[in-house]
Amino acid sequence: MNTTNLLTVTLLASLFCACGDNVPPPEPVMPVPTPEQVAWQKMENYAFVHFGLNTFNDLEWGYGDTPAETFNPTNLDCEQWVRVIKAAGLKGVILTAKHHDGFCLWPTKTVDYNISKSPYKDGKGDMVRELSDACKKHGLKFGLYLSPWDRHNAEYGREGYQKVYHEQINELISNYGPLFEFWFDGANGGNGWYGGANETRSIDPKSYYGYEKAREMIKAKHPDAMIFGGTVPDIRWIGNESGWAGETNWSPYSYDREAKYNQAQWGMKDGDKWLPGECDVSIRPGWFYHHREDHQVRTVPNLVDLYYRSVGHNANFLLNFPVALSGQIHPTDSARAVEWYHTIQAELKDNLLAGVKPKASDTRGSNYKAVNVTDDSWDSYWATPDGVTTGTLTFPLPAGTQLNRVMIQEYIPLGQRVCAFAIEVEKEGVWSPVETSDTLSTVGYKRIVRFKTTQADALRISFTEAKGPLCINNVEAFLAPPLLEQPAIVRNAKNEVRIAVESEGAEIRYTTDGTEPTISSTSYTEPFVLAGKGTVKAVSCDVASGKVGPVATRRFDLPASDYRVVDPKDEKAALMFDGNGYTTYYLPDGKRAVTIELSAPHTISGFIYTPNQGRDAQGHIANYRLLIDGKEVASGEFSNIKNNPIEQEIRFTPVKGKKIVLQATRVVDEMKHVGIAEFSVITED
Ligand code: FUL
Repeated sequence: MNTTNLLTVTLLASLFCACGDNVPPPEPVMPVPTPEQVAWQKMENYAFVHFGLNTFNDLEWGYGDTPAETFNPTNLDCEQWVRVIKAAGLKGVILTAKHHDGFCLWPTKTVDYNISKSPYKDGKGDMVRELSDACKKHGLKFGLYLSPWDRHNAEYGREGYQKVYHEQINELISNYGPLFEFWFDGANGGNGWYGGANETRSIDPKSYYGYEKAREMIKAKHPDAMIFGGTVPDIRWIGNESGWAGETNWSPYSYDREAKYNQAQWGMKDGDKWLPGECDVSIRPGWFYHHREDHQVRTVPNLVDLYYRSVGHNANFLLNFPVALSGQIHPTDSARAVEWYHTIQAELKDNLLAGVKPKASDTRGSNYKAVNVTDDSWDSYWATPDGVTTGTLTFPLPAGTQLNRVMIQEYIPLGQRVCAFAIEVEKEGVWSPVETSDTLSTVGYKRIVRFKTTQADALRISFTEAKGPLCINNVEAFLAPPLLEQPAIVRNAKNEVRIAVESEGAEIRYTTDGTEPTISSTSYTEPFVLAGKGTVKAVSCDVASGKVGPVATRRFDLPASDYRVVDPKDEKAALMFDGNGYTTYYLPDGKRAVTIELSAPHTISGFIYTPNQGRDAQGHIANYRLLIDGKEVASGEFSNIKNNPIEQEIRFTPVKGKKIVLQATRVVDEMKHVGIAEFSVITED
C-alpha cells in the first residue's frame, strides 16, 4: 500500500470513529434466511395458474384417463394472463405444468400424455414456453408446479416412475429460462387410472420421489429458485388452502419434529430451519375453472382481508387464477384482482410516520438509531444493546391524527426475534391500547395490524419479549379508508334469515325479489322468516357517502322445516340444516349413511354437501353415493376436500322423489366419524 492510500484509510477510519461508535451489529438469532429466501420474501404477492385437462372437463382432480383431445383452448393468450397478473401488482406466476391427472402442458419426451396429442395448435403447442416467453417479455418472474402424484402413469407407485419424474424436472429446468419457484404439491397416492389398472396405489412420499436428488438438479440450474414441498424445501405450505397465516407466525420450522397438523399456520418459535410460510388460495372456490363458480369469485374486501392475513402475517401470498376454457383469465377474476391491488395501494398510501423522528427507550449506538425505522432504507435498522430484549419506539404525531393500520418489519437477515408487542396511542396525555382483535405476538419480515380508527397525538410500540436484541428496520402507519364488506347471509333451522357484516359503522340493505339492492332498499334490522324457496341479496353501505359494497347473493332452496331425518333417529341430525357450516352432525359409530325424507316429492337435480368449516375439522366425505327413492342418481369423489373443504355442489339428471340417502363410501380420515355440516337438495319445481 503506498503512503497516499495508507493516509486515506487512516483518515476514513478516524472519520468513522468520530461519527459512528463502531458497535458491531447484534449476533444473529438462528436460524437465519439465505439471501435467496430474503429476496423471495420481498416478492410478497405472486400468482398461480391452474390450467389443463381439468379445465375442459369440469374437474378438480382428473382421474388420469381424461382424453388428451379435450384440451382445446380456442383463444389462448398467455400475454393476457401476464397483463392481468402485472396489473394486479403480482410479481410472478407459477404454472401447473402437470397436475395429478398426469397431463403435461409441454411436449415432453417422457410420456405421450401431453399437449402434443391435443388439437391445440395442431399438436405444436407448448404452454410452458408460451407463458415463460410472455413473462420474460413483460418482466414477470416464472415458476412451475409439477405434481409428483400422477394418476395416468402406469409406473406410478412402482420403481420406474421416479426416473420419469426426474426427467420431467430435467426438461422443465433446462428449457424455459430462470425459475423463481418450483412447486411439489403434497397430494399423494390413492386411486387412479394408472395405465388402465384402475386401482389404489400408495407410496411413501419421503422416499419415493427422490426429492433430495430433485433439489440438487433444480438448484444446480436455478440457485435462486425456492423449492416448495417435498422433503428438502426452502419454504413451507401454510397448512391451509384458504390464503392465511396465523397472527403468530414464526418463519423458523422443523419438519423432523412431531407437530400438530395445523402447526405450519403458526411456524415454530424454536424451529431449527428458516422455512417462511406461503399462503396459497384460489380467487374462486376451486383451483380449476368451473362455469358454475362464475358468481363465486372472491370479493375485493375478502381479498384485501387475505392480504392482511398473509403478507401482513409474515408470509407470502400466492393467488390462483383458474384460467377459463377460452384460455384467458375470466373478466370477473381480472377485474377483482386489479381492484384488490388498487384498494391495498389506497389503504397503505400515505405513511403517517414518513420522516417522523421516533424516540427509542434504548439504542445500540449511532449506527442503529431509532430514526432508521422511518428512513427509506431496508438495510438500516434500530437495534438495542446486547442483553436488552425489550424496548419502546414512540412516534410524535400532529395532534388528533387519525389512524387504523400499523406496519412493522424486523431485519430478518439477523433472524426473527419479536415474541410479543403492544400498540398504544396517546390522546391528551393519556396512553391507551388500540382496539384490535389481533394477537400481537410475532413480527418477522412484515406484520400489519388493523385496528379501530383512533385519534392519536403520538403512537407507541412496546416490544415486550424478544429472542435477542431488537432489530426493527421499518415502521409505518396509515389511515385506510372504510371498506364495505360483503354481508354474510344465513338461514337457520327456524327458517330465519340473518344478515351480518363486519365493516365499521356500515348499515345493511337487502332484497328478496332478485333485484340488486341499493341504498334505498329495505334496511336490515332484525332476522326475518323465509319459509320457502327464495333469493336474498344484500349489501353493506355507508349512509353518509351513499356508497354500497359488493352484493352478496344467497339462493335458498327448500327450508329446514321440509327435511326430516329418518335414519339415524338422532336429534343432533338437525345440525345438517341449521345454515351454520361450523356446527356439524357426526354420524354415530360405524354409520356411513343418512336417510332423509322431504315433506313432499320434488324434482331434484342436485345436492350440496358442506363439510365442517371449522379449522382442522375431520370426517369429511371424500367419496359419495346419492340415492333417491332407492335408485342411485350420483356417485363420485369430492376432489381435494381435505385441503380445500369448500361447499360441494353435485348436479345430475333431474329425478322426482322424496326419500334421499347420502352415503359416504370413503372418508378423508377413515378413522373418524362421517361429518355433515350442511346438506341440501337442489330442486327444479
Ligand atoms: C393441492 C392440489 O391437490 C390441488 O388440486 C391444487 O393444485 C393445490 C394448489 O394443491 O395439493
